[in-house]
Amino acid sequence: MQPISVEQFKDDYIKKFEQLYAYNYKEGTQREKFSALGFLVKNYYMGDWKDTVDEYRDEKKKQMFYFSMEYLPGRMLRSNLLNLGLTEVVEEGLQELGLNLDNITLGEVDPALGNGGLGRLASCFMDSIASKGLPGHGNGIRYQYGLFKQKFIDGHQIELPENWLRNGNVWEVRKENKAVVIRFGGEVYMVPDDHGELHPHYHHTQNILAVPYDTAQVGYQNDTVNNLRLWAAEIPYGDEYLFRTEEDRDGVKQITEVLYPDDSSYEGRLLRLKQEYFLSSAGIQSIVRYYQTLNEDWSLFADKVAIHVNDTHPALAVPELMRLLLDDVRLTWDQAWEITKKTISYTNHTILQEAMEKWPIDMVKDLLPRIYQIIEEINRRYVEKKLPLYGEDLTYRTAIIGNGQIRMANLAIIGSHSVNGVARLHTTILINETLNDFYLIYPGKFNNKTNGITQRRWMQISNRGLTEMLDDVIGTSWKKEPDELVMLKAYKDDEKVLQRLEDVKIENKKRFASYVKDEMGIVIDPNAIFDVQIKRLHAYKRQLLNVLHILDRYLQIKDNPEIDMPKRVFIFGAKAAPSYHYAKQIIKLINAVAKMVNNDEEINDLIKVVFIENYGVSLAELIIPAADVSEQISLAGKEASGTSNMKLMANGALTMATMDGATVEIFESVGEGNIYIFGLGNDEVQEYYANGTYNSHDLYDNNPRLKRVLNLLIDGTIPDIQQEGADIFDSLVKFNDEYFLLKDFDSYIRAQYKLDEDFKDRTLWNQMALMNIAHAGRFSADYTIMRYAKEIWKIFPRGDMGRTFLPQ
Ligand code: 26V
Repeated sequence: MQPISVEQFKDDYIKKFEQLYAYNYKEGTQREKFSALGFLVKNYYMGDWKDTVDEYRDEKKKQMFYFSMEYLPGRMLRSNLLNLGLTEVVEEGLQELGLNLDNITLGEVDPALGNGGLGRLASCFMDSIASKGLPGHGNGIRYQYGLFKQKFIDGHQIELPENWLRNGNVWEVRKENKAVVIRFGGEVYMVPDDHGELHPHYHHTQNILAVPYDTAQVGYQNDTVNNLRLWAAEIPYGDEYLFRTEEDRDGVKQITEVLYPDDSSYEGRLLRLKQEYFLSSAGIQSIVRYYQTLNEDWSLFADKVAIHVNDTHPALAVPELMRLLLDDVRLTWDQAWEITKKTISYTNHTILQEAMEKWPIDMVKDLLPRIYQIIEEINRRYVEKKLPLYGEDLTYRTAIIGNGQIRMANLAIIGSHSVNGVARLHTTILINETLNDFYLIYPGKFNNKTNGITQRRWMQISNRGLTEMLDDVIGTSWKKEPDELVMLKAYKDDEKVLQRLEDVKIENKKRFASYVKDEMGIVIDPNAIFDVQIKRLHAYKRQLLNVLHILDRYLQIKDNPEIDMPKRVFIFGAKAAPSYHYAKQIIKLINAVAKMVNNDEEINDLIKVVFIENYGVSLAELIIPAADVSEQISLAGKEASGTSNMKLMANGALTMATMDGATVEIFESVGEGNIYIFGLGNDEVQEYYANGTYNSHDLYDNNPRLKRVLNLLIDGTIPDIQQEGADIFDSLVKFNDEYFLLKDFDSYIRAQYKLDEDFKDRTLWNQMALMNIAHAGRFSADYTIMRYAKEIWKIFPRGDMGRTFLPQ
């Protein structure tokens, strides 16, 4: 876009506000002031949006479509301003109008259209794709209600509906002309035409309209604006008479009404399957329709289109693309299958067996009869081809249909040309264990793409103090090339730089402390160690191990109130799936421990526990810059990657970690002197599984320090957790501690005390923080996305017809 002056902006803003509300902007509410600014910013990028999309079409560039059931974009105002290069002009202009950008920012809702890491990764990727000038777009669902709002009542998690669209959404554009029809249910018959070719005839189907709402994805100061397309379900125009009852109408609305709030286990609900097909079909139909307008030969489809499925949730993209190529385009099976495999790629995000999606055959058959026929045929051909090569066992284990179920991972792997994990260790585990059967058959499909984060949101926007410091010390090149953060290493012994780093951190801690005081009435000391664990609540992530450490400290202080230990604030942010009873019990426990510790005078503020309600992207932006310690303590081999680990290191927090997920790669980058590693490794965990010798009761009996801590759960010390304490105690002691917390307890405590000592040495600590920031560039999503572009999608940046790299 053309640069604009402060004067121009002020004029534009006043005009925009009055056009919208017909009164002076000074009378507006925070939300109205935001809306006016949002609409204005949107005006500024509309031209670039059209130009970008037109260019892709005119140059017939290959484009990638990212299919994801979840996105967690966070508030978009500041990110759009940053990427348009407008932050300073707008800040200054608003100030001259007597307004403040930070206040106005709070008028925007944070769309919670995802559960956790998978959804946030999709949004980091959208930002990086646009920022690298790559032709790539998102496809998702416009849920009416986002992830539930979390409240604590008596320490228990309560879920409230999140009606994020109540006051409209300035960024979206409803594209009625791009709506498509999705068919559910009914029967399908294959009827021969005059030439004997079979055509599907549908009867009694329920037809639903999918209407897209597009949101611009603005690239970082490069005039590129891509598209995030979210689909909403509606009754087709003119079909109202077919949906006579309230129930009929509700059935339609329901499809895009709520996000499933569960990332811990597969939920076998019909509605979820409907959502998955709704997204897959709407997205694929719109891509195929677009391709038709290009007048290209169908054999070139995979040279013009890449489709990526983010976990198996949109894996019905495989049979849906087959359906359109067979039934509408009328290609042969072999032609359609070659195109489908060449077009689609798939990322796996979890090792947990319980999160592997499987659908009962009858459910798919009834809801999607034509899709079921196609899956059956894919499966039949697969078995026919592989049986003579691999024998019965391997073939049937990898088949798509088995045990009365459709296995979505199998469908995604067989129907795509690329399968990737999200960190090196994760990919290794997929290859050697979880998906080893497939690796034997398709070794060439497997590859690793370690996750990344966008430093624009997680440094430039959320940590402006650090950004200014970096600009002053190493210059601004890191903003376009995050690897250049390594230049900071040269200042490791520069006392001024180290002091400034500490000052920035303290400022951020004060800002967070004032939020905690205002919202929770808890006073925390900015000089204490801020120890942060922010992520979904799940047993494998072991928030409970963190609690055991807190309880151990509590006992140490009680035994010796004069103990010399630096103050620590334990900060948690976590939502539990509403149906995940054990995770909710842990939430209650943390809140009870917080109450006990924070109100015990003898503890003398040496430790405090703060559990932030309703954790999400916006709160992450407040917490992460204030963190000293990043807790990444999952049982080795369970966390696919983790991404909060990357955000926290980039903000100068030190990592306390097991060798799991991408933390292994963080360890390699920063070196062992700049990270705290403890606990079992994946190989040791596997060995325990293999020989079955783990015995948590023995650990409890033979470790008096641990025993004392565990007994706190059941001896009435912690108020109001009778049931929770007993159940959690039993899970650890009686039911053999599924995630080996007791085994890792000692080494965790040791590492924590080492950390205490290091924290007291301010120079040492600041040096370690500096080294973490210096090595964070490697984990930029910009690099991750370029690897996807080059190695999987074969797409090229704008203005680059192959100069940057050539496809293999
Ligand atoms: C599963 C299900 C099951 C059905 C109901 C809805 C639902 C929603 C999500 C999921 C899978 C979630 C998987 C996930 O979030 N994995 C996380 O992905 C991050 C990005 O790759 C990664 O950093 C985390 O380690 C991994 O846990």
